[in-house]
Amino acid sequence: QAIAILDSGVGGLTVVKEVMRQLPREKIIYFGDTARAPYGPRSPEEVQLFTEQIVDFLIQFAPKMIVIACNTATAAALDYIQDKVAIPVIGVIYPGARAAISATKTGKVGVIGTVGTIRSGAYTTALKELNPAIEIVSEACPTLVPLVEQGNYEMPEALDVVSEALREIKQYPIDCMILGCTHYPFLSNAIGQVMGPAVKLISSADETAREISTVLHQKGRLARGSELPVHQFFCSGDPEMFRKIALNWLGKQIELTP
Ligand code: DGN
Repeated sequence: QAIAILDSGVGGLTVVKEVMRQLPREKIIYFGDTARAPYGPRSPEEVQLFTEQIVDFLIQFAPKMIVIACNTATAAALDYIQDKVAIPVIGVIYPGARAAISATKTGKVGVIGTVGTIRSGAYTTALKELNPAIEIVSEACPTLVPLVEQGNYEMPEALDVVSEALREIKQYPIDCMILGCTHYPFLSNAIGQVMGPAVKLISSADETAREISTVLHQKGRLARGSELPVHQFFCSGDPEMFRKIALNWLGKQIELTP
């Protein structure tokens, strides 16, 4: 049985890469809703509906768990989907929040994400629940996801876009910053360059892969086979762009059904 992973587009591939690295025996079924990305500017109701549609599609493959590898969709729909399906469903917000709490020394944490994620206040809620004394500065960065979806994250211009997007948050004395959108690890070099070495970047993708491992371990559902799994990818938009980004990011060809 596979782990089903979904995102509004290619962002969830950052979680896929970590799952492949940390849990190489696990089979992955991925859905990227590239035709309807970005989700960031959409209403929570619409994001919830899209997430539900994707879950209905993925559930046909009888996965052993579902990972909402999109912060915007996690903020809008995690509770709803958890109530709806009988298998474990995890999002990307709590894993990132937990990692930030253990990483910060000063108690001042930055969060960047889409408009939907930041507006939902989901990171503030999660961080405050874990440690009420934490100070949080957050900033929506709507220009970053299109840069990644269009495959332009390695262009020299990407640094200018990132630098402009982080102009405000850079003014604050934070010691770690959550990349609260699964697309942002594609830009972590540029983000690191702009924020400087004193700010530790927390990728919700890495933390989520760890959380997947914990959940499967607890349920006794970690894959045991000795054969390497064949992963399956689906996207709703341009398959060529998806294939190109997946090859570049994962370093291998994928089996993609448009
Ligand atoms: N990758 C998604 C996230 O983590 O929020 C959002 C991308 C988008 O559709 N704006």
